[in-house]
Amino acid sequence: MKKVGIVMGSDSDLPIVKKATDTLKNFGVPFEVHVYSAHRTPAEAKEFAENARGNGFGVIIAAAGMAAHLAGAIAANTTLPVIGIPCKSSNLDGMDALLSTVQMPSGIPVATVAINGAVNAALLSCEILALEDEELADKLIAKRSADAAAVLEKDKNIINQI
Ligand code: RP5
Repeated sequence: MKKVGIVMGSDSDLPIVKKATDTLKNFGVPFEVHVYSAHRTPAEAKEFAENARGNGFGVIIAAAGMAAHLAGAIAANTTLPVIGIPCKSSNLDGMDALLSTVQMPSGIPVATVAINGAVNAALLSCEILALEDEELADKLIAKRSADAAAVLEKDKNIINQI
């Protein structure tokens, strides 16, 4: 199976990114994690993106906060699908990162998830890899069923909390 590449702009993003790595582990999807910044280490971020396809990656998750250019900078240097996680920082509640990540000009797409939406970034990665992996597709279906069952269980019990 192809790997998911996870890049974060700073190790201060790790508490958010950890939710993505936990999710990928649950699905048995291989991944690699790096700290490369679009601003502080632009050369390393570029090199990673340029070589990602050849290095066995099928999709890249890029997580960054503040003026979050990382996902766009990665996407500029690869045609692999890039998923951006806008990370909430202490100011502006993550709106800065959301707009910086989501408002990509035509030609260089970044699939942006919600602010701190690391679980969905991982699930979307799995869905992309599952295009060519039946076993992974079955795991995604099983998770949807389990999630639905959990909601229906809550529906049964909600009356007891009122
Ligand atoms: C961004 O700036 C990083 O992705 C992080 O979210 C934010 C703050 O970085 P640090 O100052 O904590 O290293 O580039």
